[in-house]
Amino acid sequence: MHKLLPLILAPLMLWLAVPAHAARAPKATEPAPCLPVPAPHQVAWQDMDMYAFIHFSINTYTGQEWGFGNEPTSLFNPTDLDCRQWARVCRQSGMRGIILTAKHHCGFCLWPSAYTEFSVKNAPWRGGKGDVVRELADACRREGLKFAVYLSPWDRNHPQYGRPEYITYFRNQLRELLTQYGDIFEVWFDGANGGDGWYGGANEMRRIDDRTYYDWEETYRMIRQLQPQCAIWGDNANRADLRWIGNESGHAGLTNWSPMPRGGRAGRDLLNAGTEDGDLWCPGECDTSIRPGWFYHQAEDGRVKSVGQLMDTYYKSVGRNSTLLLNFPVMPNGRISPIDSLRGLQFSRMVETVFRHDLARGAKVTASNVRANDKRYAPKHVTDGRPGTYWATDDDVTNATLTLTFPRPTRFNRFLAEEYIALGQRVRAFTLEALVDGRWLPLKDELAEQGTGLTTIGHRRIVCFPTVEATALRFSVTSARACPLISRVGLFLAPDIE
Ligand code: FUL
Repeated sequence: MHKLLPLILAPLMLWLAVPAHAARAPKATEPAPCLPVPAPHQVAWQDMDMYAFIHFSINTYTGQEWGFGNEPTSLFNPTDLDCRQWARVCRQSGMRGIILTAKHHCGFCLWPSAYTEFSVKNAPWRGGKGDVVRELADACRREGLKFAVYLSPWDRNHPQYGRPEYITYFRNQLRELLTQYGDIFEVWFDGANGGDGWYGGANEMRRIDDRTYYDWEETYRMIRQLQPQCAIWGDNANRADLRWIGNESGHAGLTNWSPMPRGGRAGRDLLNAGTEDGDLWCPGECDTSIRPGWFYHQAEDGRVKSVGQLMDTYYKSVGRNSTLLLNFPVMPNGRISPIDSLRGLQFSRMVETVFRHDLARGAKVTASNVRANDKRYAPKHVTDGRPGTYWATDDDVTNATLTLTFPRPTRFNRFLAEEYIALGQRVRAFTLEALVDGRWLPLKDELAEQGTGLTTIGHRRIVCFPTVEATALRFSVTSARACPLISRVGLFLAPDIE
């Protein structure tokens, strides 16, 4: 027994010998939010990354992009409408949800609205008993997708468009969509507003002041009450949850802040880039179509985007702190074309191929600064695969370097980083260097113009560059609004042909 005594006493003596302040692991305070910060439903929305648009209406039968509002409802007669097929195609294309054009500018409703005769209830399809919104909402749920609606504020059919009565009509329709079809993840209101139209036979030009006419504040209140988790597309003046990115080609700015200024009409440059001084959280959404048009036109069958073009769009949207809203038009028979469906599948396979093996996972990660040396904020969190953990620096450190050292020379051509945006978007600029043959080589974004440095990160930033074979990578935040919080860093080797 006496032989065991020193073994038992040793830890006790050691404990007594170490002063109390050193015995305790350092404990850092949680970083303070860097305002503005997103609401939880905005984070959930941005985490969707990609979701689909479906454009389908009477335009599908007239070959138009914008119906005038006087088209006969008898034209709407898909022979083989299959919302399960749409949902499957979208899921297989990597989409996490679908936004359906429940009503486009022509005013025709894909659901049997109680407030108009210009809808599926007066079409031959399903003997006037059909409801595309219902069929798609159900199909989405069965395929594990979220569902959302596009309701055009501009209505070229409605006799009262341009007058106050129309706003009541518009809200009544919105209420139908938000109360009869389960959870709606987003409402999309188009920016195209006012102009010529049928307007119940008036057949004239109607101009509205879109800053005042719709009284969005009231409409937003109604949406928040009926569907608190729903993300509202719109303009920052009215505290929308997300903003149009300023073009329809699917490209966010190289610099893309989620904050936006309060009030006023944002121009396209501001929509594209956001601003670090903004006091509202209003991230960008990139909408674009897989074909030139939003609606189906057989003549465009040969112009479906290539996998390379879709990957480029992916890097310039999801890879630039935005979401990608990719449109799939429906053909007159009521199905998505096999050309688009195959292309969508090839695209999502390519995304999977590129991002399957994260080469950062095997690296040793060290940092120039760790918040109070607390392991809760250690650099290893950038590769732990958990979105809720992050590497953080001390409050006064906005210039910091993370070094990834590989066990063996490693080839890669894609860098990915994510900020912990729940506490705000912080990083203004960063650099990347690869250790190649003992020399640090700066890496440039090959999708950016010459000389453009690396700027914002936000929800996710992906940088593409020619393949390097390196033994280490240095990621340095060179400017930030507050101490950087980085939740993920990834490295990938994309195949030569994308
Ligand atoms: C545009 C509309 O005018 C197009 O028809 C389409 O719906 C697109 C998504 O938004 O502004």
